[in-house]
Amino acid sequence: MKAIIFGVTGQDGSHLADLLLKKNYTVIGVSRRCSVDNTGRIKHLLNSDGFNLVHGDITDVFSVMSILKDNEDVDEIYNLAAQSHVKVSFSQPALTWDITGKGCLNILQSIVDLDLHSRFYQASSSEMFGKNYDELDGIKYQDENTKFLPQSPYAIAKCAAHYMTRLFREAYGVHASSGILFNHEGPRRGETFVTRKITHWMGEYSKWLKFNGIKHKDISNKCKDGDDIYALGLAGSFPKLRLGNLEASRDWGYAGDYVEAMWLMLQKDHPDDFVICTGETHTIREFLDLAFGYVGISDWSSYVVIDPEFYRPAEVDYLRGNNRKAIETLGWTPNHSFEDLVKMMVDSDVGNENI
Ligand code: NDP
Ligand code: GDR
Repeated sequence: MKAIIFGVTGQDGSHLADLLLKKNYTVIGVSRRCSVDNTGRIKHLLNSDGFNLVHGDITDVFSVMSILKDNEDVDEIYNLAAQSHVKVSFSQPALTWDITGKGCLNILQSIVDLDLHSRFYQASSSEMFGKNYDELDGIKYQDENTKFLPQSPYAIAKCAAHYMTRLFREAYGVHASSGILFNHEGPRRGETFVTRKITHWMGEYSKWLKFNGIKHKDISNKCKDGDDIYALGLAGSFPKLRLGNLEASRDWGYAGDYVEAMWLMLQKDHPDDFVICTGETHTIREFLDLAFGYVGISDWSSYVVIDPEFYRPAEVDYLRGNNRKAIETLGWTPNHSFEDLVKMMVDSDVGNENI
């Protein structure tokens, strides 16, 4: 079997490449040209049998067409490429549209024009639900029937790509499925997304303490109200963790589990749309409680500064998926709990000892 992954250098692309290579696929990973190395997450694959990296950009239809033409025997095409940061999409809406929205059309149209018989996966997002939810027995949730009410240029671009995927399935018979994935994280998560931003900060703080030969408990009671953490008389200062809205609620799962669901969707005879999630929701505050608690800090409030810079012009307050269809149709369930996820990320950034 042969697969093409657009967005192979991202969090999900790297996990998906690992999974497909384990299944003995030949994997063509598409990465865009960058002035610096962007292959950090796939370094371990670069010399692997069966893995080939090619350059391409999904905003350039000629580039997409040429990659597909060179690989007309491809069985599965995964579109994971996106400008995927919601806050950034407010300051770069047109770029987000070109990559996250139109990029998907470029792939779908190329599949049709080249008359390929490959199966296609589109990375849709719970952000498409935005402010909307359904309610049953007092529980608010989103599933495949919940109406979209997008709250950002990113979410609107994802809706366009989602509808385009459905149209190509119905109009041209393309085997095209969309996974409506809720937030998924892990040690490979980009450092500007809130979960990794938190655990990465903890890792840097821990390194700073070690480098200066001091213990957190020796400075915790000297922490001032200002912007930096002070180790008075010991080692200068360390910047506090600056965050935005801590009250938003997200359904957070582990990325390694979610790429399995992508693959399962393309193994079905009939293409369809599936919500992929854990069914639980937690606030950023709860993430902070668990992450700091895990390294022995019960009150994180002295280390976090609320900075309006990280608020968004429009927020998505509550996401909690219902994964019944994925369980029943794909036989997929998440293998990691919220607690497992936080522990895994803290272990990776900090190590499994108190700081
Ligand atoms: P990342 O931001 O980690 O990865 C995005 C990938 O897209 C990177 O490989 C990036 O390349 C690539 N890319 C960006 N622009 C282009 C372009 N013009 N041409 C080709 N490639 C490009 O995202 P994730 O791995 O977290 O997410 C994967 C997909 O799933 C995305 O589409 C995202 O929107 C979607 N999604 C993610 C969720 C999550 O919680 N992680 C939830 C729901 C949906 P480079 O490395 O050079 O930047
Ligand atoms: P999200 O993830 O917007 O849900 O999109 P992100 O981690 O960026 O934000 C989650 C929530 O945390 C709040 N928040 C902060 N967010 C960031 N990035 N930085 C901060 O300092 C901060 N402080 C508070 C946000 O306001 C938000 O409510 C992710 C991306 O992976 C999308 O590509 C994907 O489609 C969705 O998940 C599902």
